Amino acid sequence: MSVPDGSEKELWLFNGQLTGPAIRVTQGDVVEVTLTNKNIEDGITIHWHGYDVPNAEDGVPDISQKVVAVGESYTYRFTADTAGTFWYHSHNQSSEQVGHGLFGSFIVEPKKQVKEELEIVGFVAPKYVDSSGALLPANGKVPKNIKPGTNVRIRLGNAHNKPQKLILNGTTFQIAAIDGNLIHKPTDLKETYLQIPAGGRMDITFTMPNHAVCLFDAKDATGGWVFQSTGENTKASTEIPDNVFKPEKYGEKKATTLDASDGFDRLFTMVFDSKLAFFDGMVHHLWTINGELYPNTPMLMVNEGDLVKTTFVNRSYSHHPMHLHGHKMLVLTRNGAATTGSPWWTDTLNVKPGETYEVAFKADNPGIWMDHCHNLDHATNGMMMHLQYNNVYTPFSGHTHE
Ligand SMILES: [Cu+2]
Repeated sequence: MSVPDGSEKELWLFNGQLTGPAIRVTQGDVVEVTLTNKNIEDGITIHWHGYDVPNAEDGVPDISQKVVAVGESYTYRFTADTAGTFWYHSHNQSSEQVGHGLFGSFIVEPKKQVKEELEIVGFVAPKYVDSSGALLPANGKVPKNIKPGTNVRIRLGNAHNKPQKLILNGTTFQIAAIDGNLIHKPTDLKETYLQIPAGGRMDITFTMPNHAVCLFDAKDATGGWVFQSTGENTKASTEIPDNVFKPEKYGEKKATTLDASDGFDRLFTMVFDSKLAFFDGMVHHLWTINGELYPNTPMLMVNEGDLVKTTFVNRSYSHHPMHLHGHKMLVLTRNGAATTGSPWWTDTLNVKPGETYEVAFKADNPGIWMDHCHNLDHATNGMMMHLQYNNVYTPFSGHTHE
């Protein structure tokens, strides 16, 4: 199949599509998806990234199910009670399988649409599909022309292993949501680039002006997507602005459902380092959590109802986009400073080299959940761990794949 850079590559796909079939439902719907494995030799699963499904639907091999082998089928079923921008991807040998194209968009529309919008959904391509920052449309098409005055929403995800620098030029814009979570009172941004973590999503909204607007990845010399307003071909600047979007200072403060006034029930610290070591018969850079590789990484044990605070400390020289399954994390501090903007809820938090974050979450979804780096190469080499509720066991025990 041909990929954005024009070359032919072997891709691994859901229903033969890149990206996989767009799954779009309305809040309150029951989602039922049957996965059939035709020819993915090592087996496959579906993980609903960012969606707090019941543990049995989480799609993690040997924790919540067995892998779906060639010729087998498995049905996922859950209620879509939260609106937002999510995605789904295989969670077996993720680095290979997501990297070759086994992913797609999962959009839950709110019950009441607040205003009419033209919606565009896209992903930064995963590593084996295209490593040059190409944007893949997730619902078939990207409009070339948009009428001035149109409200536009771009739901953008990052299927790559590294954080992506994305630029929207030609208009002021807002970030309406991060990882599917609404920003409270977002304000206008311009000449600001976005850094979307591997696995993360942002909803960008703007009103179409009467000239061209373009969205592109800083690595993509072709300039990504260009939207024309009046039928004439005009150019939007492909300059890369200096300012980075800072979620910790964006939007307005608001009370959250997470009340820490009585303190936390559990405190965990996760320190990331790197070391050179043998893994799979070769010397690799290995990324450790508290000095260990999976399965010796710490297990976060909680009781249902616990309020948990986790501190991430990155002493290594790589980015680590930390992804917690089944729960949303509220960012409390970044590098020691409290967040001052809208509550910043995330499921995939990019921790840069040298950075420290404190996040909090409520243990309100019993199960055994992965907590891992979404640079899937790092996860493959052991940068993963589990959040486990006391008295919860898995019937699928065995070696856990990422
Ligand atoms: Cu990592």
